Amino acid sequence: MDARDLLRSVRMAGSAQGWRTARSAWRRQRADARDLPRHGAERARVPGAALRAEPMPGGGTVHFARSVLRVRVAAGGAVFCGWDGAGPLPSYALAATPKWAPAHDPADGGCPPADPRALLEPDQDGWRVVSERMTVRVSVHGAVEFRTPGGRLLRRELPPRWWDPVGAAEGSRGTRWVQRSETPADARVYGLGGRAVGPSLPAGTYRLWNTDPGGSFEPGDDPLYITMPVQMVVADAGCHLVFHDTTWDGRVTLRDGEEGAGSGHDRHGGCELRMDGGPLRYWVIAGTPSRVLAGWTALTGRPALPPRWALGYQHSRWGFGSEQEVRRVAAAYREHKLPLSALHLDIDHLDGHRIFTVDRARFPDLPGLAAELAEQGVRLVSIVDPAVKAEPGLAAYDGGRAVDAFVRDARGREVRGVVWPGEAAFPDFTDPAVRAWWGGLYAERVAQGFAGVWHDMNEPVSFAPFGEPTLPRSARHALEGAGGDHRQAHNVYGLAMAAAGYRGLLELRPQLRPFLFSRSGWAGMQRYGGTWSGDVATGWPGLRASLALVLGLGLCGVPYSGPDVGGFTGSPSPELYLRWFQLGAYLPFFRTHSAIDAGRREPWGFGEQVLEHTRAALRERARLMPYLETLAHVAHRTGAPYARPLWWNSPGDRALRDCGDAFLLGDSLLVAPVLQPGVTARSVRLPRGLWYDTATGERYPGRTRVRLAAPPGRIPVLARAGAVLPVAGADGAVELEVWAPREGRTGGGLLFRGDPEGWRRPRLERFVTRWEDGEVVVERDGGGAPGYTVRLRGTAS
Ligand code: NBV
Repeated sequence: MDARDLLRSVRMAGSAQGWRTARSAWRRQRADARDLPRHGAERARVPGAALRAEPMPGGGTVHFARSVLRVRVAAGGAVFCGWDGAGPLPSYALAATPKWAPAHDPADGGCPPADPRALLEPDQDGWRVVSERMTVRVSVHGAVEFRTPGGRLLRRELPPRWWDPVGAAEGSRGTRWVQRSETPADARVYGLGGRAVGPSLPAGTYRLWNTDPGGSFEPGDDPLYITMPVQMVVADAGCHLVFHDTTWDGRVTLRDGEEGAGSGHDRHGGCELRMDGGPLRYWVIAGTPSRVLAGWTALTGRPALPPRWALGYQHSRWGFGSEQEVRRVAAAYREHKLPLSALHLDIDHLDGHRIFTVDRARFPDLPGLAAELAEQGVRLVSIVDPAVKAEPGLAAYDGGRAVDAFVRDARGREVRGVVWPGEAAFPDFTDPAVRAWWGGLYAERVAQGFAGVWHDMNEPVSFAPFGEPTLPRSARHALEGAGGDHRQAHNVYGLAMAAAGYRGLLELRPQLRPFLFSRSGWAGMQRYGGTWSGDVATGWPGLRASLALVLGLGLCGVPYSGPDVGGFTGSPSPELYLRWFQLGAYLPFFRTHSAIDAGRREPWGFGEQVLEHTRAALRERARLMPYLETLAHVAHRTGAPYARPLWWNSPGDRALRDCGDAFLLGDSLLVAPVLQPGVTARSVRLPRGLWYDTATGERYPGRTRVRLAAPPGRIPVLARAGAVLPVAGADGAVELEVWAPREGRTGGGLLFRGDPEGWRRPRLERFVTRWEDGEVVVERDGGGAPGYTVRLRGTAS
């Protein structure tokens, strides 16, 4: 028991819930001691010398003395490598269904066809596969190199090492392994899911085990709710994404390139991946950042398109005590002239915290409330936790028992944990039949008038005064029929729950795009919806962490996310609240939220000045809605995140790679939030091009560091010269805000206008802008008047 455990147990002791959690934690430890395979003798293994190779469509197989490596280039250019006979399937990450199909099921796992042009051929010191995007070289000892078509090294995976349990078959699932790799010295690594530091991940060790940090988190707390073995690597030689497709617990250690420089023998950056088990297989996708994200989301599914209202400002609180309170809050937003798109109901509207129930004393008529709010343009969103109170007579529990939905231990007994409602059972979402049953339960939420769902506690959490606050590692899971235990299922629990919820909503309201966001998840979760920061600690470090999270997740293919604006805990100072709000207004998911024992987060609670400035931020958010909707469509079609690191269009600019305090919103805007107290001006290094301060119209050349005013009323936002930005005019109609291109240059922009909530195909319009006879001209791509009011900015004329 470490100090943190001790503290937790002291806090919980005394209450009935405290005893329950202690009992459940003991049970967990006992079950694991009894049912997990013992750590016996192991034998280390490396591939050994290569013996022979066989070409196959897309690549081929290399046989080593003690393993086999399969290399396969897929259509689209992603390269798959699998050791010990591992193929791409089955996989929870991969999406089989066509790219644009709305519904995916993790059981559908599919794999793109091989690129028949790529074939394994002998090369000096081994073999190579030449493909359009990459050349892959396999050495006679099992090192695998990935190079650009021009021959520059992107990544070198050294021969792996396994530890086979003595007696088990070689390459059995219980085999631990380590894979070291090298990247160019200038490389920076991003991603690994949602991390509280970055977006460029500093050297150190990152764990791959979805975890509720308990209470709240700050930079330095790791791991968090969403971990993914996904790394986006940016270097002078080019960008690539590497995805190790294994769901087990593991650790990624990143080493700086510069560190090895002194030792003389190694100037490379490096990574070491140590996994507790699972297949050793990975994908590498190379190209420009946008091509990499397109390739990654072609492989794992395009991000779900949120309904339009989900791009508006949303408010939440753990602790809305009654229907009257919800009504009062909505009314106050109206009175203060603050546009509000949705209100979220946390666990306190449930009957004794039981999911799929309502506390009728305090929320007697939720459908009525929902209808009333809908008239004001405000949707209701409901929290959904996975744990079901183990209480005979409770519909969700009885129904679950009837279909054998709950996770069992190795002896066949229902695994009990403790969460909000008390002792609880956990649906096994890795079973397709359980997912189907669970999806059906959302009918109750739909009937209560909820327009979307918010999945929480799905790491999954079971409270524990000591040890890990989750299910026993020995708990059994269906794993799509393959069978296995929680060591393998843990990291995909939230992903599979999201699949169930998404499909449930889709079947219940086929005409509407589901709105779902989930605290936990894994590679591929974007198919079902988005996520949020979770319980980010209120404080300036938490504010910075919330930006790192959004950017990192975007590079892992999950573009729709945002923080608890104002932070989850305590009470932000008016200044911190305001700066958080101003940042949130430019992030895809914009929601104020806080804990039950924390201060409130409504904009009018921080004084007149703050109220006025939040109103301005909300007005700007509303004005940018056509642009945000366009970005949502772009993300849905291509995987490009709305919020992108500054290097997105210039990955070769090293000076941008470590920037953690500014970002691009789409192609047109650069947002430089204030992340420190007492700041009224800040500097930012601009990417190439020419930029305008949108507030002052001042021009700034790219590739320079500039200082910008950041008075309390706004954070600096710059527009790229040549940007054609769709915005909402005063009457709500779409207008084009055009930022003059640099003299002699051209520019352009997109507008997607679509069905606000349904599936009708959106209309895409493209605009171009250029100088002609000393004037800026804006046209539709291909010619003709743009068809929208044009507001020209950035010229004197
Ligand atoms: O449901 C209560 C909270 C929720 O408000 C928060 O957003 C989640 O991240 N939930 C966690 C459970 C309690 C955490 C202490």
